[in-house]
Amino acid sequence: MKHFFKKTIATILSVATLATAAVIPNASAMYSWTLGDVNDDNYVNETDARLILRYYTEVYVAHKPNHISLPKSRADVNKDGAITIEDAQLILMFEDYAETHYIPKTSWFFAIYLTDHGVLPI
Ligand SMILES: [Ca+2]
Ligand SMILES: [Ca+2]
Repeated sequence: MKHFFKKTIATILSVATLATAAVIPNASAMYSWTLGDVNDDNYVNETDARLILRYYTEVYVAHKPNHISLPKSRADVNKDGAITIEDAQLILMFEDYAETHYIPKTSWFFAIYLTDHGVLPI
């Protein structure tokens, strides 16, 4: 029963979020369907944040010439031109938000989250 109630609330919140997102027409279009999904598994979560942190460490801390490569259009989530700790932090903050608000951890919802929190322009 508790699971059913939780799932029903999650569905209602998802629909409400979708309705809200419809008012922000450019959010997902501007930032693509893959923003934050660094490993291309259709979810924005701690795995993506970990890859960004690994990239940052290898490039900026260890100065490894053969560092891992990441798709910049996905990994530079705040669109400041660099892949940094802040991008990973935004992903982790979104994941926490998604879990507490029962919304899917997808790039589309991540783009909405970033615009709603003033990280990206509408
Ligand atoms: Ca991912
Ligand atoms: Ca960035």
